[in-house]
Amino acid sequence: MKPASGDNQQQSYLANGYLFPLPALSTQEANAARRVVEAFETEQGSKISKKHRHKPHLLMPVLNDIIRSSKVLDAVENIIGPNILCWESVLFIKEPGDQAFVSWHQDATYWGLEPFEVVTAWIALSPSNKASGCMRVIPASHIGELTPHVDTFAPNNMLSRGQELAVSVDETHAVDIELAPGQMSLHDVKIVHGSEPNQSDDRRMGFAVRYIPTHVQQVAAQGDSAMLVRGVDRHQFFRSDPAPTQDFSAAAMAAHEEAYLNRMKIMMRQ
Ligand SMILES: O=C(O)CCC(=O)C(=O)O
Repeated sequence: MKPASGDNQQQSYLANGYLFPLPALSTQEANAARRVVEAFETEQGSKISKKHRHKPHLLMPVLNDIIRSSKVLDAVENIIGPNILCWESVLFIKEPGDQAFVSWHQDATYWGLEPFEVVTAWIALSPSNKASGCMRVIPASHIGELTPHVDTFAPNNMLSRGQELAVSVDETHAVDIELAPGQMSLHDVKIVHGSEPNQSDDRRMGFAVRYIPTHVQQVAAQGDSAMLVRGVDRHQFFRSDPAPTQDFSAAAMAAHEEAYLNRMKIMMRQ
């Protein structure tokens, strides 16, 4: 698909609830970020844990640089305006041949953020295509009320509660968000999306970064945190997440632990 430009991008995003492919990083930058994650895995002798996949920009300076990079933020600013917080990031990694999948869902369901002005930049750190289980979206499904969800806690579901839409999805109109390393998509917090298992012979690594304008609030709990990445924050609704200076330093691990536990309380609330 050909990328739209300027105002067209905004219009296309508002009408469809997603936009892709957009340039975010060079291939070298994407590979460099992947190498940092994989060097950590080699050092610890196991895959990066579920905990460290959440908010990894608090642990690795290379990811902290990506969430602030101008190409990403220019595209995000075009959608949500100039005062921008990074509320969350997640490494969505599917190993070749494993059964991990993401059920059809809408992000807004459990995040506690209001108003629903949240945009995710999903940045490919490895090829993300039909074979590797790229993200899929249902165009324009962000318009209207949220659809009820059920929690399945299915073991291969990559979502924290295995949440999925309580109604069946007509997949005939689903769009495959195919991206090369360094490209990104943007998606709205209410769009219906999901993804299938990875049947390729490489890992599928996506770095999903959730951005909000500074006037968005956490209404489900006290003490949520985020990081100002552009503009000014006159509202101060969120505690400030500290940027890491070294990969997995003790200080970064401690700050990450606190932010992670706090966030899980919100995500797993009844
Ligand atoms: O990485 C995937 O396949 C799904 C990502 C996702 O659900 C999200 O970024 O909200």
